[in-house]
Amino acid sequence: MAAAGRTAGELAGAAEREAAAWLAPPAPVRLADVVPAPERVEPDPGADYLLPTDAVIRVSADPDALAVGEQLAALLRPATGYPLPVTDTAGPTPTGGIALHLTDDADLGAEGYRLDVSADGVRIGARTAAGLWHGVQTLRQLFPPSIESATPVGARWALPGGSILDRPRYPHRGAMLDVARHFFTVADVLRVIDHLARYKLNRLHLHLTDDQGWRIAIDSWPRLATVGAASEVGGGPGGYYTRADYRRIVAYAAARHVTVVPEIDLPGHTNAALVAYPELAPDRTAPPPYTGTEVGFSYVDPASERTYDFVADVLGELAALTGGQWLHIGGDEAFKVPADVYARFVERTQRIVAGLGKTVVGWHQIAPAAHTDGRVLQWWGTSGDDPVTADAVRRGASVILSPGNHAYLDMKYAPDTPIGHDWAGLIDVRRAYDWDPATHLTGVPTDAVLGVEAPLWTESVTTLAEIEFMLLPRLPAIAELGWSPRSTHDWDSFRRRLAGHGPRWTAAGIAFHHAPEVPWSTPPSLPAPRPAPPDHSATGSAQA
Ligand code: TNX
Repeated sequence: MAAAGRTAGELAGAAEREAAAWLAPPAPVRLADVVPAPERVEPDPGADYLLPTDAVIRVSADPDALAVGEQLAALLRPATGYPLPVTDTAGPTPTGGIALHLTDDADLGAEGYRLDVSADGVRIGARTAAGLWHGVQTLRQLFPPSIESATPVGARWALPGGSILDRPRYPHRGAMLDVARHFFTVADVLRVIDHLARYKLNRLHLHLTDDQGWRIAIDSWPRLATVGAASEVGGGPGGYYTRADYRRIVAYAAARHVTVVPEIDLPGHTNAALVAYPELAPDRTAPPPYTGTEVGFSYVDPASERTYDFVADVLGELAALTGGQWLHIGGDEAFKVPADVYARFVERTQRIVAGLGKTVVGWHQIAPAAHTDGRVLQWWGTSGDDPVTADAVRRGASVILSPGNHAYLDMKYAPDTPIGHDWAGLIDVRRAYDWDPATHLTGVPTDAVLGVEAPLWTESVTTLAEIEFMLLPRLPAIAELGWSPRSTHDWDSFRRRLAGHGPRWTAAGIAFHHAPEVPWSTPPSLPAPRPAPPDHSATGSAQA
């Protein structure tokens, strides 16, 4: 039956592969080693697959699915050196290669996939290109770690046999990058998107504006970029994204099934905007550019109509540039704005966002403001109990969980971590992993939780290598909380699976923290970041 429709050549190839599998050692990676842990894994040790030199990637005839096929080929070609042609086909079947197949299996949801590895080939089925993409990330992890090499490696490209059925626990699985305290280039941001995608994260929150710099060109308020961007923490040159730069980030993310959530922090954290446009300042006077790390001193004038013109213009341009559904309006630490004035400001800003057809997200400080359809609060507190947030949820808000004491990737791992803060405590890998988004906040029911997000504030983070050092290995911990069913949650399993990623990151040239609680198989190969200069220490990064 299995032979039906196959040519003699295909049958001979299958027989040859089967014989090779009998003689060969088992695949080095186990099917259950994937991070984040899949929902269901059924290993079949007799069905390991060896990728042949002439493997073909067959994909359903759909442009988005074909794009995933091309991306898979691009991931596998450098290390294997195989040509891996991509072809479209009406009904992809694994005949000695890899098949990506769009199915109508409702069980798989919007992002789920099914992956089958047999001696005959690999098949990934999903309802959407996003599901195929996540399946491809799993497949990538099933190859030996040297698959991450940028140049050909003479390895046996063996995959462990069996089946995986996988779907995300939450729809929002994100990371935030603060490009305001220190500016990072487009290339840096694209590389961060790659890291997110590896671990099936689907949102990149960009903290685009703060006291120390404004990072996005706005045509109707040009001085935001030409003046407001020319500073950063520590006195560096700063920088900003042109509209074309920003579009490139959004498109690169979209091609990896990641949605950009841009943040304009309002009404506080606005010193850079006030330097550019003193008319927005309560005293109409330009403050000096700010290069320190204190918070809570600046705000745009909530009593001035000009402020609402500014908010509407900026959010309007950003909405037009951003494909995604969300606009983040910040809302944190506006300490100098009285509570009632602050609430009216947030309500008016929420209406502006709704008028643009977008869904508003804000830090949980916006909770006291009136509800508006779909609004999302991002929790960054360090207790598990906040009646004001719980009340906003009762009035209809949903919550993204970024608890400062578990998910803040700018916290130090340990007292001797050379960069980072400690105001929310030290966050080692276990602390990043060991909490449950569903029960974390009292009075916030499971169905109000949209997901998790790991913020990286960059007061003390100045280079891509430092970003990677703070992200890895904690980002996969947060990713597993967002993706994997709670039933898979197990620290010992996680740290063992995570250890297998060290050689992958090393092969890919990625700097990571050699966390002592993870049983890495290889010693650190990349130097830890240099200590932060003293002027980075004001919000808690004092050197131990
Ligand atoms: C608090 S978290 C802030 C940021 C700082 C961060 C440093 C939040 C919404 N506000 O302005 O960068 O602490 O950890």
